[in-house]
Order: sequence, then structure tokens, then C-alpha cells
Amino acid sequence: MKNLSEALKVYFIMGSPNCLKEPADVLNEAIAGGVTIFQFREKGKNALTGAEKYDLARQLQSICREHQIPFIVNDDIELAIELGADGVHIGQEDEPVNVVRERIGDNKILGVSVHTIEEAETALHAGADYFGIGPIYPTSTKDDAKPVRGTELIEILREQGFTIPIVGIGGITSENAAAVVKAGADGVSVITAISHADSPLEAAKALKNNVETVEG
Ligand code: TZP
Ligand code: MG
Repeated sequence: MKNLSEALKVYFIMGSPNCLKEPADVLNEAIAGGVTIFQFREKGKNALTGAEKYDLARQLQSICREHQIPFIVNDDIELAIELGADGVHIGQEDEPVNVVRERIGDNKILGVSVHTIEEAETALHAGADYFGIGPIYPTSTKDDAKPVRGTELIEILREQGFTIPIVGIGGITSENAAAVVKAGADGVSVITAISHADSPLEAAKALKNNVETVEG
């Protein structure tokens, strides 16, 4: 997908458990601050299920549509298809990449979390559009996160000639975002840095400024 690299610059991820106020308000503010893509990730303690999850997804999708930013669904392929989401993001523990690609079709964005060169090669050949790589920095948002590895894998993949868009994830803030892009990422994905900020708008703006500084 062309322009995907641009769209991945400031990738906001959240679900209701990550929010200190109404998710719709958080998302609206984040978009006003300049986030370029959104992932609905309804996971963890007190995560909504069933109709409540579906309704929240629809509400957040309609906000994304209104502002013309892609709406991606984490893990739940069924939900993504039902909603006509712009894409899905899956991990290594989810269905195989080629199966998901078949299910969603060629016109949807398919993001895959990878932690090794082998996983990257497999995901690329199976139809991934971008990689999520992390945790780059310590995070308390994901209980089962792999060990922190800094920007090492991003650098290695770029050295090896991988040109696929990459976003870093895990503990990223406006203070350390530039280092992730300098290492070769197209953008940064964050949960807490925006969802827990006093002002999600200002937090998104600061992240964007720092990511753009690198390219400018
Ligand atoms: N995958 C690796 S780290 C992480 C995920 C989903 C959590 C990122 O959250 P935060 O709050 O931006 O560190
Ligand atoms: Mg997953």
C-alpha cells in the first residue's frame, strides 16, 4: 500500500482499559494532536467483550473515518471484517499471516509483530504490509511482552535490506521517539504516552514533532 509509511508516523493504539476518560474523547484529542493511524486494541483487565466491544469499535471507527485516518483492529479478524476496518494487526500467537491475508483480502492493511529476522522473513513473504517491533523500551502496558531490545532489530532489518514499513512499540514517549526513527523505523506506536497524558492532544503533537524532526 502506498503512503503507508507516511500513515504510520504516529500510530496511536488503545482500548477502553487504557483510557482515563472516555475513549472517544481520548481518540478525538489524539487526532487533533496529529496521530496518523489508530489501532483498536481492546485487551487486558476489564476489556469489553461482545456487543459492548463491537459498539465501542464502531464508535471509534466512525471518528477515524470522519478524520480520514486508517482504523486498524488488533487480533480480532472477525470484528475487522464485520466492521470493514482498514486493516488488522496480529502477533506471532495469532493465526498465520497468510491465512489472515486470505481472509481480509489484498486491499486491507496487515500489520505483524515480529521479534526476530526469521519472523520478519516469514511475515514478509506471507503478505505483511508493515512490522511492529518491540518492546523497544520498558513498558508496563503489555504483561506478556518479550524482553526489551532497544532498536537493535530495526537496525538489523534495515542493514539486511528490508524496506517494508516498520513501527517501533513499547515505552515510547516524545523524549525517545526520535531515536526509534533514527534507527530506521517509519514511525512510532504508543499507548500510554497518549492515553494517560493530561492532554492527549499535546502528547500526540509532541510525538509528531519529534518524529518529524528526524526526517526534516
Ligand atoms: N507490544 C509490545 S509493547 C506493547 C505492545 C502492545 C505495549 C506498548 O504500550 P506503551 O504504553 O506504549 O508502552
Ligand atoms: Mg495478538
